[in-house]
Amino acid sequence: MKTVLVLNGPNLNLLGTREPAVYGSQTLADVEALCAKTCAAHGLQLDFRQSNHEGVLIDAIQEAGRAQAAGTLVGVVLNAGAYTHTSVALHDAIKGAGVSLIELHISNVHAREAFRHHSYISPVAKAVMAGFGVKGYALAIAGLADLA
Ligand code: CA2
Repeated sequence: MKTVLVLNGPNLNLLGTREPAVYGSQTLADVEALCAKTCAAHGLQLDFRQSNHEGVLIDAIQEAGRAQAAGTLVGVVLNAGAYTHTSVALHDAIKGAGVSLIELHISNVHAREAFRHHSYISPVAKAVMAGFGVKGYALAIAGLADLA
């Protein structure tokens, strides 16, 4: 059974505790349960992680690249949080790892502040998902499953 890595960046551990108008009221544990259910429905195994640290996210992407090359991983769903808009290091890591990656945002970043309109992830992502709320995680996993 192949794995999908769902990787969450800074502050996403706070999901469901603040800003419900933007991010909804579901917690990160709820998102993990949704991802687990979606993976099971597609015969995939889930690896679900969150980190507030850029280097930890980079290590996870490098690890995912090795796993995909070994044939054990289908790809990555990445919500890089605010690092989306700042991190050349994440861009380089994704490009270097050669991993199939879906960029995900809970909110429609293009309908928000101008500083959220630019992404360092989009040019190295296979697809971009934004604005579907946390349901976007399930849609992104279904998209990756199609590649499996
Ligand atoms: O819409 C998304 O998923 C974002 O990636 C979320 C990031 C934001 O910086 C991006 O521009 C768009 C923020 C994640 C922080 O989430 C919080 C949730 C609840 C309370 C505080 C922060």
